[in-house]
Amino acid sequence: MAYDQNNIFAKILRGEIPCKKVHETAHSLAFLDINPQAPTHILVIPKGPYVSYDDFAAKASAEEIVDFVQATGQVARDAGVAESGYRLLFNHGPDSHQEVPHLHVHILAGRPLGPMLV
Ligand code: DGP
Repeated sequence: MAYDQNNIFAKILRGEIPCKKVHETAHSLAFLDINPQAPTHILVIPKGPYVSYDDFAAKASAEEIVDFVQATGQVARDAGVAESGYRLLFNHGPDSHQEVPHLHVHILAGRPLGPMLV
């Protein structure tokens, strides 16, 4: 799947639409989800044009991947949920109901989340 430069997160990265930014690094950006499913619901995205988890895993540089993983951990610590716990969720592709075709991880926390639902 080709990267769509007009997806909503590409527009956020270009500053064309606003977001509530919580963290930014050389290769990653974290902001609040517009439709939170938990008291803490933050999205972390790479700045590079990666459609999905598979695209990122296959094509991103080690520097980008390390940056993304470290940024995600930092965001959770900064949000104060590292001790109480959080869920990281990637939706990849149509069966997962991935809506935005730019890789993002959901950080969900702030209440007991219960078992994973599939
Ligand atoms: P997914 O289904 O994994 O592709 O999740 C996409 C998430 O993106 C969903 O939880 C809602 C969020 N989202 C969609 N549009 C916007 C937006 O314009 N701004 C922000 N902050 N979040 C958005």
